[in-house]
Amino acid sequence: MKLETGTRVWLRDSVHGWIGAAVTGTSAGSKSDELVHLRTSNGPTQIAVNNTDDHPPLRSFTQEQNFVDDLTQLHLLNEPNLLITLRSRFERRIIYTYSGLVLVALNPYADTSIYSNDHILHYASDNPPSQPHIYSVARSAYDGICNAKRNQTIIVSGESGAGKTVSARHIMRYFAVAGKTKDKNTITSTEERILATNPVMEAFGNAKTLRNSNSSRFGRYLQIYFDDKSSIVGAHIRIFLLERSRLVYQPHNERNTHIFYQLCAGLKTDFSLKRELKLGSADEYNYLNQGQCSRLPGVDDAFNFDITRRAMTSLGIDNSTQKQIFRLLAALLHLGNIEIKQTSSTRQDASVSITDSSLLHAAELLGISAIAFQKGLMHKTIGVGRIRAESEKIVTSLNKDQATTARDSLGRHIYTRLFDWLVIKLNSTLLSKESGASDSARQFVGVLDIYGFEHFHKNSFEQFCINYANEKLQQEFYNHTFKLSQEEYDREGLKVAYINYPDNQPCIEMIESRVGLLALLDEQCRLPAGTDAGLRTKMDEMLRSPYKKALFSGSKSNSLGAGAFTVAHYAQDVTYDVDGFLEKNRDSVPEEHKNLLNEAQNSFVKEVCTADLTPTTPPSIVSTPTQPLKTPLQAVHSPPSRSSVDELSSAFSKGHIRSPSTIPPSWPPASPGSPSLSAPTLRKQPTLGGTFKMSLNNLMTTINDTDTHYIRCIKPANQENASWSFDNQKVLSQLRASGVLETIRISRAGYPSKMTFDKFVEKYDILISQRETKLKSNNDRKASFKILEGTITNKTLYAIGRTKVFMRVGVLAHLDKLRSILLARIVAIQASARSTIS
Ligand code: AD9
Ligand code: MG
Repeated sequence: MKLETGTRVWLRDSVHGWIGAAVTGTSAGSKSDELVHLRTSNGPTQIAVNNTDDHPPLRSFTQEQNFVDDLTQLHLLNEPNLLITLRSRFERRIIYTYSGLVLVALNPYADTSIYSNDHILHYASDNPPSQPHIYSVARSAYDGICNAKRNQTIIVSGESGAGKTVSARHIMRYFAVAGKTKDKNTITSTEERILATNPVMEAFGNAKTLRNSNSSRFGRYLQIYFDDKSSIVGAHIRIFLLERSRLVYQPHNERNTHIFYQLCAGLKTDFSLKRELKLGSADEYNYLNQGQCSRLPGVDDAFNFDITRRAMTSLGIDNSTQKQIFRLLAALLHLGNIEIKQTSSTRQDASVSITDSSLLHAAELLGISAIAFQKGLMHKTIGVGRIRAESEKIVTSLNKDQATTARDSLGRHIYTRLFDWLVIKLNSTLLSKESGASDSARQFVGVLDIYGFEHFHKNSFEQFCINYANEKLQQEFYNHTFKLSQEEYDREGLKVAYINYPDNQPCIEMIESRVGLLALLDEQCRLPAGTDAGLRTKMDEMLRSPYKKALFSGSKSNSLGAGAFTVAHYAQDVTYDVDGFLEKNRDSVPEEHKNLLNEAQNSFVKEVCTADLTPTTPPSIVSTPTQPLKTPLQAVHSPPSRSSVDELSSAFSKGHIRSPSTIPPSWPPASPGSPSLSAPTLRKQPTLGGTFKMSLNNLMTTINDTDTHYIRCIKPANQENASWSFDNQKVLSQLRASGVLETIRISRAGYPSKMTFDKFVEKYDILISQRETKLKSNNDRKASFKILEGTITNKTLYAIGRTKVFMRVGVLAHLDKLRSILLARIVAIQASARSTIS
């Protein structure tokens, strides 16, 4: 880079990311540094520059108008130019920009007029606009269904509040409007039902958090199914790990899931139901008022309740079932208000009054005995020895804290089961077997909207799971964009310099391998005397040495109770507070509470709390392998099926299996050098972490058999809800963390466009002469070569592989331009010939 006096450059800046500067001179610095003197809008400054610096503080400046639709087309490809391009577009109210394979979406936090039905129809037309848009991604996924007959996945990612859920909604609307049977003008009921899942799922699974007033507290993979005419026939929702703790605890300025506030506000006008549920206002409930924001400015909970109810109705949940759901929700609110006291100043035992109105309301709404409920809240039954015969059970009293914990775990259990039940119910309507929809499904487009990477002041088990999920998705992205293209170059015999790409496999292994974090956690959960502190010690023993400090480090700071540990994630280092990991991973409910629910007189409660809620499986549709299938992500180990674990557990509890030693080793199985599993362990229940790992690996298997499209949502504003605001540093950190900058680097270094010889010749044979067309019929490879040789003078811009033509950025656009000029000429000649004849 030339640093002559007067040269304009970008200078790294701690506030703005990069600022413009002009070189005013240079002088020798210390060692091999050169001291560059600069003038900026803040005044004169100087900076030491070293040629060996991987992240130089000065970058070349360009005067080019940075309004390209695709960042990979920039002539001068450096971080400040990318940033300024996005910023210039954003200031012109353009929120979408391609970055090679990825669509970058900047959240404007403002209404825009780019999502009308007309926009959808335009993007779905035979002559779609070329400007980047979320609809162009949806369109290309739909084309993949129609033409290649392959399943598709659109992966929407980004940090909390970046716009993933809104993007997913736009994609769903695109399919509802454009994917409908061509001869119908209105959205059909199938499509309406798919759209109606949004308000229902968001009411039960979204909440106001500090970062987003409608934050998704669960992950969702929605599969939209198409028949052989490429019309929508149904859908299926797969959900991932609902944040359970929110039901009983919300930090300051955060809320529980919307449905509770909707219910309290919505019943104001339905007096009889309100009386039946014995509900007051949201402020009165411990489970709703901890964040001290039960009412939100600009949010009409009563109005939203109406929307949720209508959506439920259109999804086949009739009024009487809705009422049962509301009774269960009200029971949870009363449950949270049950007053648990300490018996006396000298006795620690918990005490619950039998006249406590909350206890009585909760018991009545659940259909259980208030006396049994009261007892169950204050006591715990423990089995002695390994065989749980009645005579070997001991009843102990709980103290106030233990009883409160047990009460809350019951609440979490009921709400999670209600959520799971709801998803099963929706799925049965979305793709019903009776209507034949599930038989006619041929392909699907999956839309993945999963919680974004989280890094708070205090991070717990929930953040750990969320960030683990994001690691898996990032790996899928790396595999798709870097590894696979590198492997393809090798297969095709191309000599492309190996491009270093960031690989997060070591971090994933540290979490999910046989001796990884999740295995250690499971092991600790199964030890009768397992503790969070014990887990922390075990982590030090097992994770420090193999993974060194690069990925794992720990601190036993007293301020963090049982201790903390730090994981170097792909996006950034996150320190987790280990307190509560075991309890959350166990996710267990006291036996006496389960028994109470099993015996509930209320049939709906019984159904929700005891039915088999194993997620239904969607039709298994495998993509037409027109392209080589992607290398499946290496599953470190394949887990036993959930049902086999359940069968064993059930057999054990029925006494068919006499000793835990007959149950196979826990998942994952111990390997030489793995954590010792020889200590007496408790019955191996599926844990939350283990189940989550399984569901993520299943999701990755599904995604790997689909063609993938990426939308990277970016939250450009520094403040919550600030419209059209763009903070350079904020955008840069998200671009870096999401791997967008690396994708651009690799697209430029490699060949982003490729085509098989036959397809290439079929499309561009018009560009070569008759003589060569003859050649074409004999050998597509040679004909492809001739076409490129005759049209592109710079030979480094393309490469001929074994089965495909590979082209650098811009080549395809150039060929298309030549082709359309030629076609226009042919049309003109034919027209003039026709007019001559006539
Ligand atoms: V979280 O990880 O679930 O907490 P998301 O899903 O990434 O988060 P969400 O889609 O909920 O964020 O968007 C947050 C808010 O940004 C929305 O409520 C809108 O007010 C705003 N938003 C997002 N995308 C757009 C858009 N394309 N146009 C206008 C938008 N506003
Ligand atoms: Mg969301």
